[in-house]
Amino acid sequence: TEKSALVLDAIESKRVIPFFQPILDVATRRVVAYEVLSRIEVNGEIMRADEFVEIAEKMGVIHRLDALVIERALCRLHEMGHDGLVFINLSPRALVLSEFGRSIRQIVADSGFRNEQIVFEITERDTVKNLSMLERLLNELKIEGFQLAIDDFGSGFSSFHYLRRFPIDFLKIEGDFIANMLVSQKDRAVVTSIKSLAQEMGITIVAEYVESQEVLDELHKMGVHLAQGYYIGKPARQTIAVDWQALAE
Ligand code: G
Ligand code: G
Ligand code: MN
Ligand code: NA
Repeated sequence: TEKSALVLDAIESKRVIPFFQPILDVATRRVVAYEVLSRIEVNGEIMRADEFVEIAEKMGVIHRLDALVIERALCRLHEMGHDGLVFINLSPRALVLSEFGRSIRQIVADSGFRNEQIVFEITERDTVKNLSMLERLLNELKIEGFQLAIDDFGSGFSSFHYLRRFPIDFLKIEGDFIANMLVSQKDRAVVTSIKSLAQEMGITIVAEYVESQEVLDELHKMGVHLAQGYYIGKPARQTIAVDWQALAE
């Protein structure tokens, strides 16, 4: 289709721009991490990832987008003096390509960040045929010090399967549960149970779609570690300089 052709052209001509969304330590109210969200430029306008990532996956160019965005994002974050964690979305389909595994390792090695600072987010949205190959690669990355997160946890059917099979450090709770947890008893129960599951497994929770102070305060009471959402900061080209500690006082 026409849209696919535009997406393909933007990726091939490297009109790829990393955006950054801050992630807050709920207890200390400090920004300790950023999630990298890619954008492409199409007809002079910025296109959001949810409009092109699936197209890039289907057209077999997602590994190129992912490698390019990691390289540019780490370069920018290094320039801006960020020395915390960096959460990076990876398509499982890119990960199972052996040349992709080599290139991300090299990009990180050249970036000024340590492997331990990089958290790869794996979503179950894009299913891979070769799960054992994905498992092998994730285990290798883990041994090299990289960290792993399951993204949109709770939204898919294979969540628990991934949790058993892969060496997971972070769970990012599907944002809809968080956004509704003050009004829906069911959503709240899902959040509470994911929290206790994670606690038993020694996994850190990230709450997404935190859109109000009330939700942030509730997460604090529940003992959720990290939070992300429009209330804390929208994805932007620059890392934000809001002093959350000062705001909390
Ligand atoms: O920023 P936006 O809401 O459009 O992101 C939608 C989804 O696209 C995110 O949930 C994320 O999983 C995915 N995404 C964003 N950036 C990237 C990227 O660089 N690579 C891959 N594979 N997925 C991305
Ligand atoms: O699937 P993934 O978690 O990677 O998606 C991240 C995307 O979710 C971001 O690119 C952003 O567009 C969107 N997002 C981030 N915070 C919020 C929020 O507080 N509310 C809503 N509705 N969307 C958000
Ligand atoms: Mn994500
Ligand atoms: Na998510």
